[in-house]
Amino acid sequence: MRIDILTIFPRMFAGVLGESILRIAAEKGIVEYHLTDIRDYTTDRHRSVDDRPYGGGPGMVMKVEPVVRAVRDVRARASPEGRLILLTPQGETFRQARARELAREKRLILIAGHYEGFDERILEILKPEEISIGDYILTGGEIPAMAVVDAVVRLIPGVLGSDESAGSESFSSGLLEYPQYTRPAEFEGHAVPEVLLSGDHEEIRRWRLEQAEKRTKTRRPDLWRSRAGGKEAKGYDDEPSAGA
Ligand code: 9D3
Repeated sequence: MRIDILTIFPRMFAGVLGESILRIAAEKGIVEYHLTDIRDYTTDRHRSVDDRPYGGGPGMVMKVEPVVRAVRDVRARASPEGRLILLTPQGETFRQARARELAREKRLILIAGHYEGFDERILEILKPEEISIGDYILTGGEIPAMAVVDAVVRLIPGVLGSDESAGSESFSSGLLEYPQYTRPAEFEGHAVPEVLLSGDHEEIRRWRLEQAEKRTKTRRPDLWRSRAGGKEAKGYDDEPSAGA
């Protein structure tokens, strides 16, 4: 997969893409990261990427020309076009299902902004998919772009080892993870649950499932309700009747 990232802060990405699994995926040749500085596509003397909003109001707006020129140029550098994604607080919330879908693509082009917003003509002309990573306010789309890259790249076949691989995890089963322990068996009076030391693998499997279900019901009633088989039961912690 080729991933193009368009940003006015390309250096913000070096640390994240240059370590751990994202780096190894690139070293294995499974993914290529291409950073493009949107400022390189300005034509004015001051290399302006933003300007004041027509009609007044606070903040600055990302200019249309540099963004559209940058997208056209990276599109011309490689094919296929792939999917064009704009990181914006107005976008659809990013979830694991979207990550799985994007992991099947040959190419992604991500645009990260760093102002109050994008000139609406960027959306009219490029018609990108709009993605948000959740309901909290960040200073820009760079960290959301990194989150999307991280979530997607780890799902590409060959990126994770079979041990850590993607099928058996929390959001696949629809459950949160069970509690985990490693040595020592006791620390400051806190012991590892006896069952995990028993060697009874069937008993361990049952205990873990029970723990995962308990946690999901109390901490993520939204997940519990939407998971397969979770629908027939009723009465969870985030519902009006909870605790009554
Ligand atoms: C005052 C209106 N704000 C919109 C909620 C303006 C605004 C705040 C922060 C516009 C852009 C930003 C910068 N954030 C992003 O670009 C962003 C983001 C985010 O802040 N949270 C979650 N996902 C995303 S994706 C891009």
